[in-house]
Amino acid sequence: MSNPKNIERTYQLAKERYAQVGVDTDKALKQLAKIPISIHCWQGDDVGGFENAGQQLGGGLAVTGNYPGKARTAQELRGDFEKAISVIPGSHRFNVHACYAEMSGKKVGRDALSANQFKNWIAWAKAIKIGMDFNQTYFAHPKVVGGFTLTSEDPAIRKFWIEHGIRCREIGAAIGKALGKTCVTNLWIPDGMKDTPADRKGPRERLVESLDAVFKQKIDKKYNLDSVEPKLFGIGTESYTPGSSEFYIGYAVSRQILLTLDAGHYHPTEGIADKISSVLCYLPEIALHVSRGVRWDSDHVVTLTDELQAIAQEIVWGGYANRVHIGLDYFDASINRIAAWVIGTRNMVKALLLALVAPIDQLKRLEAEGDYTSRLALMEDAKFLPASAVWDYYCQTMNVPAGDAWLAEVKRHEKDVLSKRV
Ligand code: RNT
Ligand code: ZN
Repeated sequence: MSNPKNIERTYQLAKERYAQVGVDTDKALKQLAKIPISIHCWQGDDVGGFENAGQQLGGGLAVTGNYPGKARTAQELRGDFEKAISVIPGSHRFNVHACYAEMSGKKVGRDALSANQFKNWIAWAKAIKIGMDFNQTYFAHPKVVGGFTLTSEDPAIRKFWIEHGIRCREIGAAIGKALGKTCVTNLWIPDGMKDTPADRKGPRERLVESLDAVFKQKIDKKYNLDSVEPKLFGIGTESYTPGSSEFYIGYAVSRQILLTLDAGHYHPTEGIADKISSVLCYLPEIALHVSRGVRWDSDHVVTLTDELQAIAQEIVWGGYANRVHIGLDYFDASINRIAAWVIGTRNMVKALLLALVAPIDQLKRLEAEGDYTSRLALMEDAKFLPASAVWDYYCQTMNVPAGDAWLAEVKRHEKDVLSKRV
């Protein structure tokens, strides 16, 4: 582990090096500290939730692995998350799914949920001064009949899920109001077909109708922002999803609500980075589910890939930091779940840092001059500038461990807390 003086000294050298390419690293770090990441609750307990609907996960969501120490209660999940954010630089948000409702003895249906079932979440978020985001839960429930929710042919099933959608927006607004920080409520449905459908039109037309019913009530955008999340295919819905990319782009643009781009929801070689500046021509704001697709799985822990860096570059270089709500979406039960949170989130922050310290002004100037040779040369050279020194310094100034020193803390917590859970 580096000593604090060395980190400071190395940073000063790195700062000089970056200044040579016209980059002010102090300014970059100030900007970085202002970008929150919405960290998903569901990495902490394998998308389990606390509502005891007695259903398997389903909906094409599959969590593999059996690493010991998973959070069994909301209290444990909150404690685990506090451990995670204690080693992540910056101030971030917590993204809660409706199935993380705390029933306190009573059974409340998903069509009847209210902020009451989330009062502990809200009080906790307030106490630790973080914002919260929210999600309708359209899976792991007996009313997901034949894999259908808002697109079901059965009006009673549609009605149930429309009510759920409405309740969740109300909860989102209550969260935003209580915390004084706008809540993004994200809607994703698992609906789709394993094999070639005979009717692609019917489910989509029903989905438009159902969504319009969910979003009918105007809610103050200061408290809640609605977002819809497309997905091309899933496990068990390989051939068709009504909520495809084209469907939801059209829906979000025509209704002026947010669109959630999930990095794992497109053709396996298709990234989301290039979509950001396209959809932002038509939408005031969007949300991201930063994830990592590997073959058929869309939800591996986020690593520092070219794709992740491309996403961060688009957000930062496009000046979109205030219009893009960055969230994470992955789940891995084969490693320490707190470490999974930490690794993915720290990587997202690192990617943003790399974008912030890139010599973008010079790159844009070279491009405008038509000097593509120099643009490529500088872009490649910039990859090797001493960003790790800036990162360590950032961690140090934010009072979290630099380098890999966070791991020892997570391991200690595993020994003291997680290993006692049976
Ligand atoms: C599923 C979607 C969705 C879920 C979460 C749990 O493919 O990505 O966002 O992962 O809602
Ligand atoms: Zn997602």
